[in-house]
Formats: sequence, C-alpha cells, structure tokens
Amino acid sequence: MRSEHATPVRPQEQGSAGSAAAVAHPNIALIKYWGKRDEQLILPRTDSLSMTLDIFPTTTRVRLAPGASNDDVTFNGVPATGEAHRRVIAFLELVRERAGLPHRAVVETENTVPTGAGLASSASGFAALAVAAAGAYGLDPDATALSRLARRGSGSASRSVFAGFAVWHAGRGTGTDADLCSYAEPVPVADLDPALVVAVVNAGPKAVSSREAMRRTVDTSPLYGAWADSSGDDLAEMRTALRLGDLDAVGEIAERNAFGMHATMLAARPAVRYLSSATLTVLDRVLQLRRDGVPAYATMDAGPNVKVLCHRADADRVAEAVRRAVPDGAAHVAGPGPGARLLNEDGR
Ligand code: 2P0
Repeated sequence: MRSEHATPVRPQEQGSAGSAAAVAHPNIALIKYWGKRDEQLILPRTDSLSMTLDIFPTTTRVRLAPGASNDDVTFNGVPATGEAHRRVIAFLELVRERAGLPHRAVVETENTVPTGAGLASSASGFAALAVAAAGAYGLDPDATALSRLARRGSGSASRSVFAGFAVWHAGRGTGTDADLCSYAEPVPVADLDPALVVAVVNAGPKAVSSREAMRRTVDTSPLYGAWADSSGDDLAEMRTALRLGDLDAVGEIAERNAFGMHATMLAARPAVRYLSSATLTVLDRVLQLRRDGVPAYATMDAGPNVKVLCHRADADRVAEAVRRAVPDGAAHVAGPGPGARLLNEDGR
C-alpha cells in the first residue's frame, strides 16, 4: 500500500456559509501518545504515529444559530452531557474566537463505532468537528492548521485528519510557538498490505478516562521517563520499517511500544490497569498465530481491547482466531482509511 497523501478538502471549496458537514475515521497508534506537557493546549510529551482506519466513521454537521443563547450538541440524536459536552463547547469557543464570530451552533454527530469498541471516538469525533466547524464558521485552515485545531479537541484527533499513516510531532516548549509546532502529517510508506483486526473483548465503560490515566502516569509512574525516551527510538525504527514495507518490524516495534506504555500505567500510583484476562487470552492467541507462521502483532490502548496488526491477506484468519479465543467478543477487520473531509450537500 502506498500512503495517500491526500489533504482534507478545504472548507471554502464547498458547503454553504454557516453550515458544513464532515466525516472522519478513528486511528490506532502504533507509536503511542501517552502524556501531555501542556494540558490546556494539548501538547504531548512524545511524538506518536498511527494508522487511520477505514471503518467506524464519525459524521458531524455544524450549523450556526445566530440569536441562540447556547450551543445545541447531540451524539446519535441524544443531547450531549457532562465532560463530552463541555469539551465540544470549549472547542466551539476556540473556533468562534478564531473566526471572530459570536454565533452559537447546532452540532449533530453520528458515531458508528459500536458501543465500547475501545476505539477512541474522540479522535474521529474531534477531527470531524474541526473540519465541520471550520467550514461553518468560515475559517480556511490548510491541512496542518486543521491538524493543530483538531489537536485542541483531543490529541489523537490531530492524526485522524490524515489518510493512512500519520506522525504527530510533539514540538517543543510552551505557549503560542509550541502550539504551532505540534501537528500531524502523513508518513511515507512503502508497499505494505496492512490490516488491523479490532478485537472487542469487553464492551463496558472504562473505569479511568485516558485523560486522567495519562496525567496520573506522568505524575507518579517511575517508569514513565524511560518509556518516553525509548518511544523516540521506537519512532525512528518505525519510520524505517514503514519506508521499507517490513510488516514484521512494524509489528514488533508497535507491540513493544504498547507493552511499554501499559507498563508505565501499571507502575503508576495508584496503578491504572486496562488489560483484563480476556486481553491476555487474545495476546496468547496472537503469539500462537506467530508460532503457526502468521505474522500478527498486538497493540492496546486505554482499554482491554486488542488491535492485531497483520497482512490483509491473513486478516480473516486472524479475526476468526480471535473470535474463537474470546467467543463473547467480536472482531472487526480494518484497513488504512481516508483523511477527514467535508461532505457535500447530499452527504457524500
Ligand atoms: C493514542 N491514546 O496514541 C493513545 C494510546 C490512548 C492510548 O490518544 O486527552 O483521547 O483528548 O488528548 O487523544 C487517547 O487519548 O486524549 C489516546 P486527549 P486522547 O492513541
């Protein structure tokens, strides 16, 4: 597979002023983002690298509502509440400030991620919201500015702006200059036929939010600094492996980077443990697949579910093995997906 260097459609090119709809897909990090150096600007401590998926899109429509006194935000038709609501409003405030427009908005989001799939819907969610809100408020960000903007909603959303593989630069320092330096961009990839099998082992809500978990890890885990240092080396090796199209090397690096991230959490005080017995069952199965000659490598995020990197040609076999190992679970096969983009008037 050659990485698609498609840039998102620029908001001014379509959509009528005051209203815009956009679609974005989740991404799975192969080099993880875990830890911020600036909570307010969402500036990470380390670079990260991900693959945007071709499943579970989020579609968001933003319509300005001049005269309204509040933003009206719904997720799958249900009014948003709590922290999710607060984060969308804060994001709209940022867009209003940049656009110099006071109008409140109606925001309708449709998420297709199955409940509890363990895929950060905040990545696809804020990438779609960034594109749609920029369009509705008449901003004209290029792909880099859009990635920076999406980052302010949720760090991982900066990567979902792009198709295929993307690296998110941590940048350096603090304040405005640092804000400008932290964005994602596409990564050159040689011919590779990757799939990620998303193994859903537990549909329950997570006990600790990833935001809180990464804060606690940075503040209290004695292992955090070592992982952050080694993650820089992992990224350099990962870039080489992707350039060479070496799926085994990509998988080995991704697996160790994810295990290392979970080790930092396990050493936090108190510990954050997202991995469950079902997670370990899938990890055992992945090892067995490798022993049977099927290249398959695991990565896990802020939850018990496992994403298995393999060749596209092996994906159905890997998915079937996962389903058999965890009969109560589910397995979804994903390939590299498109970047965030505006939709035209017929929603395409
Ligand atoms: C990642 N995760 O790189 C890592 C790995 C979870 C584990 O990005 O606080 O929802 O909104 O910036 O982006 C989840 O964190 O966090 C995440 P915020 P986000 O995909």
